[in-house]
Amino acid sequence: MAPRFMLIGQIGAGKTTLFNGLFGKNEPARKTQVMEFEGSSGIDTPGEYFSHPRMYHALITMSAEVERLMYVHPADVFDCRLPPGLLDVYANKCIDAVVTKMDRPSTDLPRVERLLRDAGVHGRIFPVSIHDLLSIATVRSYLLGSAPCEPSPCGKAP
Ligand SMILES: Nc1nc2c(ncn2[C@@H]2O[C@H](COP(=O)(O)OP(=O)(O)OP(=O)(O)O)[C@@H](O)[C@H]2O)c(=O)[nH]1
Ligand SMILES: [Mg+2]
Repeated sequence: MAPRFMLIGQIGAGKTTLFNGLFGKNEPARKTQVMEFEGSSGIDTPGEYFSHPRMYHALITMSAEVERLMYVHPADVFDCRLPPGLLDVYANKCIDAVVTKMDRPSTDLPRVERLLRDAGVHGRIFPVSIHDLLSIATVRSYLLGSAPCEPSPCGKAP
């Protein structure tokens, strides 16, 4: 069975922390070295796969298999390292995003949302903090809920 989602994003964005939270694991995130699979549900990726062009092929190959791509971006980082054009190769898949670290003092959600839209994120955007369990539960029910994984509302902001 194809994994339902894959997390992608820069080094330290909070992918593994989110991934652990989604699956109810209370362990602190360690540096991700390789793609990590959680059964047939999800894939966590190392930030290096996203940041280094020579690693894009691994993301692109794997993304063909998954139902959803979830771009993970910190709420207090105001440059987007989403490589221009990378999303184009995901063809008909829509990209949703999680904005992490909303508990930090210098977050600016509207600014980050504009950044993500400009970078080609057309699906839903979920603001989360690992300290806000409701925010994690919202992402969990979106990604892992019992409803079939319908395509995102591509091309229109929710
Ligand atoms: N304050 C705060 N810190 C967070 C949150 N989520 C993650 N972090 C911290 O951000 C740091 C990086 O988190 P990771 O989950 O390892 O990041 P990653 O995207 O998996 O990084 P790579 O595996 O290197 O690609 C850790 O110190 C986390 O504790 C959050 O919601 N709030
Ligand atoms: Mg990680």
